[in-house]
Amino acid sequence: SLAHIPGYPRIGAHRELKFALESFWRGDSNEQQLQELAASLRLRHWQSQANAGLDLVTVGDFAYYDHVLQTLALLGAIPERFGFDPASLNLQQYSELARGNSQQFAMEMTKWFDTNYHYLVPEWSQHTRFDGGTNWLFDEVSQAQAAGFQPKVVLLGPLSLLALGKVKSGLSHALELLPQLLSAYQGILQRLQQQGVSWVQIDEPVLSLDLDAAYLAQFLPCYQALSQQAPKILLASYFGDVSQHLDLLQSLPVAGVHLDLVRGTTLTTDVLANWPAPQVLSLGVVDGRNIWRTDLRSVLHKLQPVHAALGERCWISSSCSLLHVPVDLDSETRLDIELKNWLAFANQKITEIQTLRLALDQGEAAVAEQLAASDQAVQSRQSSKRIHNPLIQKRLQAIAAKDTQRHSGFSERIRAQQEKWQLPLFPTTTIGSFPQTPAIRQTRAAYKRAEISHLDYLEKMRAEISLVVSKQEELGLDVLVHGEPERNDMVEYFGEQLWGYGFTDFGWVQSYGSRCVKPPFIYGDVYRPEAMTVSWSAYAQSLTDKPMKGMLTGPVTMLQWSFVRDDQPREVTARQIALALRDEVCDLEQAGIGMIQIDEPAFREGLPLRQQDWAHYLDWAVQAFQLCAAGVRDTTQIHTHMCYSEFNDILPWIAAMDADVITIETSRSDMELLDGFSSFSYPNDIGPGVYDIHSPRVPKPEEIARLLGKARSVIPDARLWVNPDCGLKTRQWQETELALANMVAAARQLRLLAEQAE
Ligand code: THG
Ligand code: ZN
Repeated sequence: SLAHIPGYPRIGAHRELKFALESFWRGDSNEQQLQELAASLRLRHWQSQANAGLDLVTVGDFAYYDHVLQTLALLGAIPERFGFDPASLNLQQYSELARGNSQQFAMEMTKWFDTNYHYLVPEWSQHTRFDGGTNWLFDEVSQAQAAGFQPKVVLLGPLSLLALGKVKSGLSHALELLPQLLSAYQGILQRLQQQGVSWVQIDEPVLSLDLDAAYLAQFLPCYQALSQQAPKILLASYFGDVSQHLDLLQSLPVAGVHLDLVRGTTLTTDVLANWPAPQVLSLGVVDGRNIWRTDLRSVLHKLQPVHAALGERCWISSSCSLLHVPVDLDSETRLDIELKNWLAFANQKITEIQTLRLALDQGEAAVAEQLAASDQAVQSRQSSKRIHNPLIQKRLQAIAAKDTQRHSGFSERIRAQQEKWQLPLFPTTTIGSFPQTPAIRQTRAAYKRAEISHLDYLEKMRAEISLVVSKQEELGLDVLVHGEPERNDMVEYFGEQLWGYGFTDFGWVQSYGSRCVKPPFIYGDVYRPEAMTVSWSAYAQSLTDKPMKGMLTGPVTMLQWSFVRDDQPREVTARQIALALRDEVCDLEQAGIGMIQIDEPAFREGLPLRQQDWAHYLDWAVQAFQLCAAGVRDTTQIHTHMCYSEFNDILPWIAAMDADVITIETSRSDMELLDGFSSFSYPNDIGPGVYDIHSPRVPKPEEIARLLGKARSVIPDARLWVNPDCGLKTRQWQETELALANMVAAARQLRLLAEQAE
């Protein structure tokens, strides 16, 4: 058999690409320096694959910002509104597509399937052309060949590309572009063939979505067209179960098919072993979405009959691109040795793939040592005392229906809350974070390195909180926040304080462009040993008579943005996190914090890819939230916040969470969210974001007033809050203060208008 991977992480083991990009954007380095760094990273990544023993190295998985934008650059299909010549696109212009410039807003960014990676959304119109763009891909192939590697080129497939874009104008369906697009792909494939490329992996991840029939009908003609005069095509699907498309896949005139066998759970040995010749079958058995070491022995036993039946047609691979896992576990010198032994990052996963291949080709004896080490790790993880905590098991079992229900319904609660707080009409608030200045980051870093004492640290952070509180009072905001100077990433921050969570030093995963996250991993039953946020919130509340919101990250987001256990269902882990957060909510209430926000920005992205699985997810996700929130008195106001997604299709479930107030991102889409409110009237209080915090631009009071006017047409005045779209941590103070002043002014104006109307 043959060993390969669908893709390798591009950011660099030490985030070299991030730093090179940001230096280029600052003007501290030029295009050539960025290209050289990129070339050296690619070389290193191919070297890792070849050194491990993989037969083909993957070329085309590199991207300066994003692989969808990279595909558009290759095709020449960049949004016309920027006015760039696609054939001579340079890295400055490429960056402007991704980040915007003084004339044009950036291309829209959205989540890549159900991952925490964001891609740039293609803009389709009647003017879209695929007449060719950069030569970067062809240069990368030459680079790999010159260095002596045997490249397998990866391309995002034409049907996925079309489906992932948005039709902007002049087309009734993105598929109207398919004929043009196909000839462009044909041209690219021919060129690759001329370069001597023997295999091209074409990714069609949309096969794991509920794909509209018009797309499905195009697969056969499309791949018939592409497989002529082309290198051998490996059609790759990943992220889901594609068993419903087996007939289609097997009928395509492609040389091979790649399947995700980690998530494609109904693809049985029987189906695989009977895969019709002459197609190659690439078996994605090593999990590309998680960091657990593979149980090689058990995978091997599943592979053996397939290998026996298919022989050379049986390829071994990871389930999907390794983009979604960190690069190298060997960098983790401080990680607990027992935990480390349970993990595998990209480099370790490549070695696992090679081990499996050798075991199949040469017999288990050839890799006896590796298999024994894997057995030992499996054994250690199964029997470790650090995983199961009887206390938590007992508590989980005792959860009853009353634990997920507030004492009274919303109408009664809101009356009690209003009586207590006496908030004005259209209350103003913010989402939680305030600008994370370099000074704040430096203080946190110095404290982490033990360069300043605990008391010094407390004093500095309290000074920041006090500053944020006084600024909010000056601005005239109604519900205050403490600003979160003590927090790095929200998930990292809470994970660090919970048992059952593990951390890395260098476990970076690209989130978008140069931005990365360092997801913690959940290995054991989650338990909160002591209060996590109470002293910060209580201090902040002591500084003001206005209500101070306590700030927590919700259970679904804590789960979604972490690497999760694969030895129990996600919903069980979510319930454990929820119990820990419930204790925190109750402790905050005890400490006199009367408003508590439980953020769920990842609630929507946690939705399964297929609609048939939605109900089950929404059921446990809503319950997990309620479990956090329902332990408080009626007068305690529970807030939540959501962003990064479109929510229209899950409004009833958001309502079922029964938060007293939700603040929700809407301004980037010009309050498109509110369209959903005409068919579903949201029952509780809601603050649709009135300005976009992703841009330094300060919104004028009239713009805010216009959006509020839109909101008032579907939300009753008594239910409407006024707030930005999201947290302010990435903004500068100057623009933040101006924007919030305008927001408060708009709210006050509206109060006057509403009073006059009475
Ligand atoms: N946390 C986690 N996942 C997320 C977000 C988050 N996914 C969606 C969204 N928010 C992604 N947005 C960002 C925004 C900024 C950064 C990362 C993801 C960022 N990262 C720093 C960087 O790359 O330099 C590193 C982190 C840090 O220094 O604290 O700026 O909020 N889990
Ligand atoms: Zn947000």
